[in-house]
Amino acid sequence: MSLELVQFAFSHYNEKARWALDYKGLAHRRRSLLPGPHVPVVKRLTGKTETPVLIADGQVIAGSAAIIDFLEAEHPSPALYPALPEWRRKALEVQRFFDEEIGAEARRAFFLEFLADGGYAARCIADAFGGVTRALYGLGFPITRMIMRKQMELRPEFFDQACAAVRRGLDFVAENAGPDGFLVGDAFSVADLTAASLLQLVAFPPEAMRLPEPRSKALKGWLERWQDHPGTAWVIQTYRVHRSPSAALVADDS
Ligand SMILES: N[C@@H](CCC(=O)N[C@@H](CS)C(=O)NCC(=O)O)C(=O)O
Repeated sequence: MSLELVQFAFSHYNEKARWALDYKGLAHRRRSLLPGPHVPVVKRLTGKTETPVLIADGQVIAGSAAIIDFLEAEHPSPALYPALPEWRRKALEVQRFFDEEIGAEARRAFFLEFLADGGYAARCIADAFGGVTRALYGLGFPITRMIMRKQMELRPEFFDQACAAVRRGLDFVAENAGPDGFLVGDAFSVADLTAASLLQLVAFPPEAMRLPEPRSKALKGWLERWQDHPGTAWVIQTYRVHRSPSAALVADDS
């Protein structure tokens, strides 16, 4: 089966889809897009603009949960859905909770701080691209940043509520992880994958993505905000133990 992931390299929902493909060891291509220029490409595929999108033998599957559902049906092993119906129901409920209640708010809180340093933000977002693309993207980034602020409703008055959602997510994993660190049942599942990938913004574990150095003051301040929460330790540990190596058919691993 030919698999192509149309994605943003710098994005937690996209990381969720990447991790699922890598966990199942499925060789795939990644077509990395930049926020802004992605609009016509993704619109042509799905009629919307959100990534990730998976193209499997010509079939277009949009959204991280639908992608995991598709992969689980086509390539059931290793499983991300628990076999026991009760655990499966719970794991999917945890996925829904993080997808719908935590992911977008966590992104909003993160970008509200991170975009303060536009130069560094543009470098991170375009890091996987060649020097010329990076330079051009950096030049146009003030306009892209304005669009991002509008699209994600990055208004300072939302910062506290967005941080409260991050805290809710971190509290959830700290309180619900069992003795082996699993959120549901006795094995790694879609629940752990979803929670860790959508909360990775609080720590940027090295297995998730490599950030350009030196880091901006804005990014350091954001990471310091979360570093002592026990949920952050869970995210880092889950990545260390369970993040599979990339199965992408590209050299840059973006
Ligand atoms: N519920 C969706 C959320 C996807 C999402 O929010 N994608 C963002 C990147 S993190 C995106 O592509 N934003 C650009 C846009 O909507 O134009 C999923 O699980 O895949």
